[in-house]
Amino acid sequence: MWYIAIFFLLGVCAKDFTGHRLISITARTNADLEFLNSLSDSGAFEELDFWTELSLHHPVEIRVSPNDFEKLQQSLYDVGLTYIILNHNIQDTIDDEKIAMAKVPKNANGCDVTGTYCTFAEISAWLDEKDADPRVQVSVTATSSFEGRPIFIVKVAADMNNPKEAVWIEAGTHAREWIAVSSALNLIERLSDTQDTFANEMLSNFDFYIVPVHNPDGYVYSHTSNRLWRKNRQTCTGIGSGVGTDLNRNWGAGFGGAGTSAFCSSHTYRGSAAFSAPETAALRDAAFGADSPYIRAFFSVHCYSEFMLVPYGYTSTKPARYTHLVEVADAMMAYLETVDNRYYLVGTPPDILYAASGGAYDYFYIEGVPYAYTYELRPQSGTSNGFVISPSNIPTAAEELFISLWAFATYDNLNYD
Ligand code: 0X9
Ligand code: ZN
Repeated sequence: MWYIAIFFLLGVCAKDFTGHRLISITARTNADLEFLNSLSDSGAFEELDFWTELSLHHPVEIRVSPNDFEKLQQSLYDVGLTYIILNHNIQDTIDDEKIAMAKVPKNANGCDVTGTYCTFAEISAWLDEKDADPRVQVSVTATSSFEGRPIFIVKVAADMNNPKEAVWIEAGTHAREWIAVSSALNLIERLSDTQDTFANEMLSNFDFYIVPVHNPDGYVYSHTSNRLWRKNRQTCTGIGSGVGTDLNRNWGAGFGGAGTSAFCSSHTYRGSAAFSAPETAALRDAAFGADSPYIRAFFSVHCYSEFMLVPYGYTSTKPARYTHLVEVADAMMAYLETVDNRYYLVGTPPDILYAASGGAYDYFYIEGVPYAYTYELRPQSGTSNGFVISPSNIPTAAEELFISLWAFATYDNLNYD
């Protein structure tokens, strides 16, 4: 009975999204786009939560509180923009997700990472057991999260004594993107299976360094207090009040530029300086430390929208190896598509979305990592409930991530430096 009590207690304490709508707007012109961009920091609204990045010709999804809804309707009407309501009550969807999670039985090892979204404590316990596997070595970054939690680095390698080039994978930078965290955990599970021929091929070429929960404080908060929390939980020293830095705006790659905010209340608050967030600095130091192995590739795993983003995100200038980067991403997506017939658009954010500065993958690329990408996993925008996606999607999302990474790791020509 105690777990039912906790379930209800958390439900009572957590932020309530009753009456919050998810609306979808499609910008057809640059003027539409600029108008939507201006809404975020306009101060006219209590809180507009952009669930997807701004994008020309693709639906942009925004969570709107009941208080803001009428005002937003009027603003859109004034500029002639139309919208669709995808969800009239996001709290219902959150409740459904909770029920779906509660139905997944615990297995012998505690939380079943293949079937549900596990809590941070459950993930820590799971990793503790994984560490006993000869292919797996779990360590933590030298410094912890803002609230003092460990940031796990899970090395999966065929031979710990014979280091290979590294592929780094980071997930969970954005707290609410639970399917990204789950996909990274399933990647660890799959790669560590010595009977898996795909995994064996991948590990014969690279060592994998997987950071499944880059933002542990935010992840915990998204489980206990606010399902839709995105940032870390750091005290904010910017304009106005609010908590948290958007870790994917805090890297030293065009820091402070387009697509970032100086306002503490913003979901894209960039922090006071590049690497002002302990989680960002910790991952940089781990990946680029004096005795860290050469990094061939970096993948940042997010959701949602079904995109594979190529550098740069912060500028519309194309990187030198742009054509090759797209060619490799196309090959990866061809395999991803075989899993569930999902077509991921490949391109740079300024081309297919909107520029955003201070992102992790731009930093890795600028630092000389030849291959750097950002996944935006399922669902696609315009159709469903975005971040609040049933745990029944975990196996498919995980397979899509895994098989596309296999396509990368076994790609014929990855020798561009
Ligand atoms: O905004 C982000 O940080 C990522 N999208 S998300 O919806 N998961 O938050 C995209 C990062 C890459 N995009 C850009 N640099 N524009
Ligand atoms: Zn994200």
